[in-house]
Amino acid sequence: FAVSSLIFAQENYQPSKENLESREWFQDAKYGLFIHWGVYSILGDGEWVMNNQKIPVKQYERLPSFFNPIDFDAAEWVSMVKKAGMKYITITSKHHDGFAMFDSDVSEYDIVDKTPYGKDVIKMLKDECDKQGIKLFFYHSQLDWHHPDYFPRGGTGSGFTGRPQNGNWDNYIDYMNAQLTELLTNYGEIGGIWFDGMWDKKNADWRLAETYSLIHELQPGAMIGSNHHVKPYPGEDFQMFERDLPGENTMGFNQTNTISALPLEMCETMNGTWGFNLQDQNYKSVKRLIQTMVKASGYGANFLLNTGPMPNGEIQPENVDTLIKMGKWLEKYGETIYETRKGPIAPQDWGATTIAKDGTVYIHLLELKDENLLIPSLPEKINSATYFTGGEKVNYSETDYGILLNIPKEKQENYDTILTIKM
Ligand code: JFZ
Repeated sequence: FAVSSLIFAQENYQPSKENLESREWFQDAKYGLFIHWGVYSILGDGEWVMNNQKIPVKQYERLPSFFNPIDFDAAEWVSMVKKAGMKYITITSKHHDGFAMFDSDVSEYDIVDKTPYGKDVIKMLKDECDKQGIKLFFYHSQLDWHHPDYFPRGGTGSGFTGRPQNGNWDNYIDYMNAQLTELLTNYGEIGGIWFDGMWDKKNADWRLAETYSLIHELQPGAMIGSNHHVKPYPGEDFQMFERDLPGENTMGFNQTNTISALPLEMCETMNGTWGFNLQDQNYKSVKRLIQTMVKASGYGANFLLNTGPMPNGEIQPENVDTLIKMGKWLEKYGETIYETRKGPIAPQDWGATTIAKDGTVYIHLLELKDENLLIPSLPEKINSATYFTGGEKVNYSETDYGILLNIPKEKQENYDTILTIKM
């Protein structure tokens, strides 16, 4: 019943003019900051700590009284985002622990009512985003380990939370829709809603049709995406890939290799968890992250790179360092990423291609084993091929088998050797 009611009501979803404009903006933007920040950050053990350490609701409810991010400076966060070359932020308005990081009137379980800090950080961040020209999206968890009506039982967090055995599921969905209404009316224009957690109860009636039309009615330009790891449902405006390039499934999450015609986004962590982790120093290198971003661009997908700010409100210095380095790279090479679409040659082991609005093709050589490389032919004959850096002519020949490139060692760059192709 859940699925058929959804299809019935959403099948004919026609994105509004504003929504189509948002989709274009989104695809041009290419790069955003994902922020997982909540009362879980205090424990420094990732955002799943309530589930992983089996903390009952009653005990977890003490955490908000310790949340006092006195060093939080929204202006500093947003300036950093700009220096990093990012165009938008997606922040957790509520994660699986159910705690609202915004001022909610339908619950007391929120940052204003329950923490010594007492301020609406989402509002502070939104005001600063507006000032500095950054779009703000909300990650909102459908899964809720705190709400008593998150029922029927089963799924994650069931055995230990101390919640009642029975509940009114519709009551929970009403509550979620009421919070979404707050997020879409009290904070001005929002980039969109990034859902997550439906996978926890595959057979529940999520009343998606209702939730999605509510969002589109309140803000026609707001884009809906969901981390459900299956083909997009009607009513969604972009497709999400968690920690994998579109079509790949190295993490074992993605249950579809369908790449839809919707705008795409790939999200990735800097270390192993999304929320602040005190012990995990396993940071990905700048090289690896830049190359992932380039490959994502080669699929036409945005790159949403995560940081888990500390409980004091500061972004981990290691993360800032990486983000600023990536921003420096983008200052120089951003023309080959921003406002491009997927190029004529799909991403390969050696790299990816992007295409600018004027038809210029960029060949991104990420992995050069030696000086010669054969790549597939382009749809048209090459008019000119030059190095993006320096502008010298590239040595190449167009053969029946593809394009034979000769890239001398001294022309090869650290992360990405980029060729500018006019056809
Ligand atoms: C989800 C969240 O659980 C996680 O905390 C984080 O917010 C991330 C962006 O999204 O991650 C998932 C969701 C589903 C699965 C795995 C990770 N799954 O179904 O295996």
